[in-house]
Amino acid sequence: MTHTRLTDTICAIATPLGVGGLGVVRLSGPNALGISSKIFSSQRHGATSSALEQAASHTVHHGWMIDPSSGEPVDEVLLTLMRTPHSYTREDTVEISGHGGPVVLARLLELCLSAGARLAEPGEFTKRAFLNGRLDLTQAEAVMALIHAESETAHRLALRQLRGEVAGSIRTIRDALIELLAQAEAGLDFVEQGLVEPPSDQWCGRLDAIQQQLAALIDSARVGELLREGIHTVIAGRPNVGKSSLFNRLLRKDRAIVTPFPGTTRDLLEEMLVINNFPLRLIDTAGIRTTPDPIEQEGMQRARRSIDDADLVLLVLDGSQPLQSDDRLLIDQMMTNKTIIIFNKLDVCEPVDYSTLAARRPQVPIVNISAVNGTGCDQLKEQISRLLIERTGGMSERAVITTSRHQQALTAAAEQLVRARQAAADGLSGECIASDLNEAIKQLGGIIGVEGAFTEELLDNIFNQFCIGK
Ligand SMILES: Nc1nc2c(ncn2[C@@H]2O[C@H](COP(=O)(O)OP(=O)(O)OP(=O)(O)O)[C@@H](O)[C@H]2O)c(=O)[nH]1
Ligand SMILES: [Mg+2]
Repeated sequence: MTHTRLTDTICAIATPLGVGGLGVVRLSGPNALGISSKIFSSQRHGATSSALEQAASHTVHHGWMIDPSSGEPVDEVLLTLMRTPHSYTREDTVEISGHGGPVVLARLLELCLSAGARLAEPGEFTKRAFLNGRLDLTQAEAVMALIHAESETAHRLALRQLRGEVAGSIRTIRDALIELLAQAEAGLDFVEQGLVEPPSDQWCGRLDAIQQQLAALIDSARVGELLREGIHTVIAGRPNVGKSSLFNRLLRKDRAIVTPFPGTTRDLLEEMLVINNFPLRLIDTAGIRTTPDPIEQEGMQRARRSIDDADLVLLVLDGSQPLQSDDRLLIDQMMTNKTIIIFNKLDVCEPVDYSTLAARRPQVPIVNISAVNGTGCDQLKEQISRLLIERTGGMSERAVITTSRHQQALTAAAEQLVRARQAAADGLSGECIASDLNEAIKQLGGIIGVEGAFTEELLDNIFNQFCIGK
C-alpha cells in the first residue's frame, strides 16, 4: 500500500468469509453512489436507475443487485447509504447487506468491481478515516485492537483508546513542548539582539514537569502489558502445603493432581483466571525442598525461575504445623512487595497468629485460608485485587499505553528531553534546547499521526495488519 489515492472508490467484503445470516460488501469513495446505482434495482427506483444518487444520507433501500451485462438478479439486498462526511471514512459510503454465503458475496463484490470500484487493500477504509481526519493514528490502531480483543480487559483498553484517551494525553504533553519550543526560539532572537536569555533553572523546572508526565505514560505501558498478557502469578511453597489445592480452588476445577504425598507436582501448570477484572496467569509449581530426586530438582528450578519472573507470588504455608526451616527460608526470600503470605489448612487448625511475621514486614499481606473448604478465599482475592490496584495505579483515570510503537516513541521522546534538560542545566543556548525539543515533538506527533510526523511506510506498517474490508 504505497500510493494513497483517495480519488478511487474502493470496495471489499466486510464480513468474515463463510456462511452467515448476512454478508456485507462495503463501498467507499467519490463514486460509491454512482457505482451502486448501476447495479441496484428497486421497485421504487426502477431497474438500475440513477434515483439512488439523489437519495438522502443515512437511508436504507430494499431491492435487487443486478448483473448489468445479463440483466440477471444476483441477490436480494438492503443497501445503506451514508454521504460524505457522515460516514466511517468520511467519504460517500454504501453498505450492501446481502445473504451471507461465500458465492453470493463473491458475486456481489465482482459486480462492484466491474461497475468501476477498486478492491480495497487491508485496512484501507480505516486508513481513509485517518487521512480524512476522522480518526488519529492511535484511534485507528484501537479499531484493530478492538476487533482482535480476546479478553474483557483488552476490549476495555481498546475502547478507551478509541475514545481518544491516549491521544489526549500525548497531545497535552506535545502542546506543552511546543510552547516551550516557541520560547526557546524566541530566546534565539534574544541572543541575536544581544539580550540575556531566560535563566536556566526556569527551563529545568518546566522540562522536569513535562518529563514526569511522559514518565507516567511510559510506566503505564508496563501496566498495559500486564493487563493484556495477564499478571504472572505464581503459587509457591514447600511440598504438601496445599499449593495445587489452592490452584484448583481458585480456578474452580480439578486441574492439578492433589495427593497426600509430598512432591506431587513436578512441572509448572498454567491457567488463566480473572479476579476483579484483572487477568491472571496463575501458575502452580513444584514444592521447594532439598531432595536427591533429579526430576523434582528440575521441577524446583523451574519453580524458582517462575518466582523470579513473577509479578505476584502467593506463598503458601501449612498453618496446621509449626513453620519448618524450608518455610523460613522461603519467607526470608519472598518478603517483597509482590508477595502475599497464605496460611492454609484453616479447616484443621486455629487461625495462625501471624503478628510477629506481620511486624517484620507490615506491607506484606497475610491471610488464613482453607483450600479444601474455601474459607478465607474471598479475603485472599480481595488482597490480590488490592495489591494489583496499587500496582497498576487503579488504571481508571490515567491513559494506558498498550502498543509497543507508542512505547518506543515515548521512550525516544523522553531521551530527547533528558538531553534538552542537560543542555538547559549546562546553560547552553536556546538553539541546543530547541533542536532536542523539536525531535521530541516529532516523536510524539508520530504517535498520533500529526501531519508531517508520519511516513507512508509507517502507515503501511500499521494498516497492513488490518483485515481487508476494515
Ligand atoms: N485439611 C486440609 N488439607 C489440605 C488443604 N489443602 C491441601 N490439603 C491436603 O494436603 C495434601 C497436599 O495437597 P496438595 O495440594 O497436593 O499440596 P502441594 O503443595 O501442591 O504439594 P506438592 O505438589 O507435593 O508440592 C493433600 O492431601 C491435600 O488434600 C486444606 O486446606 N485443608
Ligand atoms: Mg502440587
